[in-house]
Amino acid sequence: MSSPRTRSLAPLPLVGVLAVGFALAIAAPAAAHNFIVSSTPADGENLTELPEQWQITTNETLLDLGGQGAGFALLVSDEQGLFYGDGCVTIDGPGLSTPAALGADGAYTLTYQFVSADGHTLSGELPFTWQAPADFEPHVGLAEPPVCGETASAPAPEPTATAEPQPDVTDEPVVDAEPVEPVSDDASLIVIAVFIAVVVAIAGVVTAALMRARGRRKAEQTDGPEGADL
Ligand SMILES: [Cu+2]
Repeated sequence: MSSPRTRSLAPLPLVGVLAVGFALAIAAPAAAHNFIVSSTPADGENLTELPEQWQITTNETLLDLGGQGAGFALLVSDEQGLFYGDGCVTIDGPGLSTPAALGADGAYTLTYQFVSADGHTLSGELPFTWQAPADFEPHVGLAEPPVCGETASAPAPEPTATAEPQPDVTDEPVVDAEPVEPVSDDASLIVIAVFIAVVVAIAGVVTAALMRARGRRKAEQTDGPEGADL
């Protein structure tokens, strides 16, 4: 029984080695992707205190080509699809972060996107819930995802407040532009009037010249035949 057993066992380590090798060959490219080691908030966490930053830490240094944060994002949105924060993402080695902001109590989602060390862009979502402390002042949600440098972070009502007068500001130059047009119309009217006056004057001069010439020709004609008759 010992000889068949060894014979049957002999191929098993080989199969095992092949299987492990095959598994590693498949796993190797996948292992090149960065994976999340820790995050704030954690997946499904119930937050009762607003952290300073939303944060995602991966296992490896992220690929921030050109240091511009291209391909990186951390966005927090509520159940109504409103966004919170300033849209600015800081990439530091294996992690990325953004200043934290939230509105009223409820369910939220942290959507992340980062560029792996191997150049692949990965994204995902971390749902969490929010139970604000009593003294918390909720931020007002933004209808559009915040853009770093264009969206103010803390008091969200201000961007909408400044966004409303902006059409008025753009209206004002239009209102200013309109009086300019009548002025230019007046100017063109003057030009037309001057042009007409010049044309009338020229016509008058030409008519006078023609009449004088005709008169001279008449005088010559009357003089001519008379002279011939004589
Ligand atoms: Cu990859």
